Amino acid sequence: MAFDIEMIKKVYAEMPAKVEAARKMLGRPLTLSEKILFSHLHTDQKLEGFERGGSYVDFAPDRVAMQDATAQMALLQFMQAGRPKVAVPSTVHCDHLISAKVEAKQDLQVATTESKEVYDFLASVSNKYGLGFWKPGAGIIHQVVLENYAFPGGMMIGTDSHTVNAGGLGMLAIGVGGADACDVMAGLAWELKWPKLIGIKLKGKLSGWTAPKDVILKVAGILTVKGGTGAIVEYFGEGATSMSCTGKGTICNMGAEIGATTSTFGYDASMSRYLTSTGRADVAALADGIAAHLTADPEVYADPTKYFDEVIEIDLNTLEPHLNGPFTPDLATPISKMKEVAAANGWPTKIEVGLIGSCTNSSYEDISRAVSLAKQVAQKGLTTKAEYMITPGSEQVRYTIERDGFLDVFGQIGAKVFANACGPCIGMWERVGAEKKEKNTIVHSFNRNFAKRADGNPNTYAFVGSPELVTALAIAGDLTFNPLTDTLTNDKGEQVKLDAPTGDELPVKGFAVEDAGFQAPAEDGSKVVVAVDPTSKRLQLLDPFTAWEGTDLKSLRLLIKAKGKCTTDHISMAGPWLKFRGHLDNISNNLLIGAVNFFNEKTDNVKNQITGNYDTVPNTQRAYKAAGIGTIVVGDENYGEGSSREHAAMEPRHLGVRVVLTKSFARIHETNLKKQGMLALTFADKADYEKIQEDDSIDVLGLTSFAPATPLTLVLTHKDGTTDTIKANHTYNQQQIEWFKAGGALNIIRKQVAG
Ligand code: MIC
Ligand code: SF4
Repeated sequence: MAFDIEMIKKVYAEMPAKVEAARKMLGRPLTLSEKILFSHLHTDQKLEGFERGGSYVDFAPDRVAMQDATAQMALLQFMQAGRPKVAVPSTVHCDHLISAKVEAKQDLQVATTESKEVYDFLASVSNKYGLGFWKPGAGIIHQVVLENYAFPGGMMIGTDSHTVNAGGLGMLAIGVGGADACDVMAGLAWELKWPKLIGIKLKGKLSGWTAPKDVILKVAGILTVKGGTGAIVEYFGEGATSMSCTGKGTICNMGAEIGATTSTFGYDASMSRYLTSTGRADVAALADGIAAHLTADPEVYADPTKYFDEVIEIDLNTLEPHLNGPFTPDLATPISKMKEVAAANGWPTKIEVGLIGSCTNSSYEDISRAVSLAKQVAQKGLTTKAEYMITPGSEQVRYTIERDGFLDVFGQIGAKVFANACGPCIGMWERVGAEKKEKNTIVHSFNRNFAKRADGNPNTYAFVGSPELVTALAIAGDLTFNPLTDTLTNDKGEQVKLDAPTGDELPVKGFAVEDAGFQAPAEDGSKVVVAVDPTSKRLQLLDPFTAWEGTDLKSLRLLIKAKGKCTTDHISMAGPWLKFRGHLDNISNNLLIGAVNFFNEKTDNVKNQITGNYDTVPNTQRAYKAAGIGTIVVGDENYGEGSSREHAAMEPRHLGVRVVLTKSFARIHETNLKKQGMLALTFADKADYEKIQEDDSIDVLGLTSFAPATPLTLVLTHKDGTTDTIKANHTYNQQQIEWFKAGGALNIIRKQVAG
């Protein structure tokens, strides 16, 4: 039986009437996204025709999921809210803190020793407050959620940007910062700007070398890393219904890479098969009962341009396998063009390592298709040229693929199997030699490929592809190998071609697992004690941030003007820093160390205006803090792209940065800044970015009459005494302005729950 089945029954019992009310109010057919949004309005939220991209709306999500690296902060905040139990079903997943070094068992053992304090903390908080706890080794959050908790038509939030993966099972699953999760677990409404809607029609069917991953790699190429901002992407068409449920999950997962709020697919037979195969025939039966409400009204898909803000059509019959990269997930190159493109750009084409797995691509189908290629190595007398590594997404998948002999086949091509965890996807790859910073190329089936992300080496060129293509390229050892047309030389000197991959959508013998790694919480958690050692280096209880002083902000110093891409990996790096995710002061020592200083093009090297000397960003900011001087960070487009990690907002807040002023923000990061009581502003005229100088002192005016839709004024005083006055826009609504005034949303929740 599925977890939380009573909750699912209730959602389904109420959905038809809610959908009907919304349809009546709007007087038109509804998209699937609208059906789910309208059926999850918070009870205090009035039903009305919300403005897409305009109205802030209160929702009541059905569940919350958190992974260990973000759960620590989310739960530290939740503990301050003063509630005995979480208000909605919630889970914690231990997946981000496990290094990939030797192989699964040994690496897991090292992690459970090294991070014992953190795991014990998460386990005891879960036990006390009624959260389901998934132990280290159980799997990666999004795979475990898909296998156990996701359900068609549901709405969930998760403290990880790839929470959107659950769209593969027809949910609206949205990535948020820990403070948002804390609100929902405390029983409060969750606010989101009513999204715009992008419809993607998938014509034709996938075949041969082309995989679901290629759909999203193509979409990323079209929409770029910010093209989905503020929108839900809804996929439909013959190509959608003919694809596996886990394939849909892959597509939704990487929707995070185009900045989309989330992505989803209508309920269909592939979802029913997946639910049944993962032990949830009961959910499938319930979904069948209201199937018409779990997809768009037929008129919508018949004439999509009438209902979506933008419609894109992709023909799967002609879609080619793609590789996206390096350094950004939206630089899409069809494999047939890679020879020219790599040569033109001087990308190193010898592949050192191929990696498959991660939360994006570790389904049974993915692995079985990759295995069909690995088998051909022996059959055709080939040798695998690159190293090959696998990170299974869950213990259930790992156990099943071992039982079915797949791991043996991978073993024959020299594969290393790492723990069921994020590992190399998030810089937890202890790659031998990475410290030499040599220029080299890797291919992987993960979702992100920002500089330094996998192994910490800024000169690793990482390309993202389907597990099938990654496997073929690892065998060939060459980035320009096109398996559709090219041949390889075997041990007899013959030219051989790889046959196109084949596989099973779901295990014929069913899934199996001995210990899935789940711990249910105590019935009565009131006696459970959560201990945090005050001398701990890993965990630190939070002190409330101070409230706004009630005046304009005067004489802020410029901490850094970041140039170009500044993702959350640049603002708060992962990898070696993940261990400090529960300790705000310690992790603040990575503040913006990856951002490029506009004035000297260096990373982690900025001018301290007090001394005139250059120092690291954290040192400089701590010096301003000690001197009681507020600062401002200036950024470029799509600032804060990538992760949901609210550390990227809490660190500057903790160290005394007051304002982040950019050309544009990524959604989750902008909300995180607001939640923590920071000012997140954008240039009214993007060209004003050029006016910011290294020695500027900046005043922010208009705060005493801070109001929605009213720009603020910034006065830049340059070193030579001249000034520039510029306008800055913001998207704060009244409630968010209250967060700013209170010094952070948590200061308000604490009062609400206590009162
Ligand atoms: C990521 O893929 O970048 C992460 C690590 O999963 C993050 C979460 C984090 O930083 O803890 C994400 O995507 O939100
Ligand atoms: Fe983990 Fe990578 Fe997935 Fe993030 S994207 S949850 S780091 S596997």
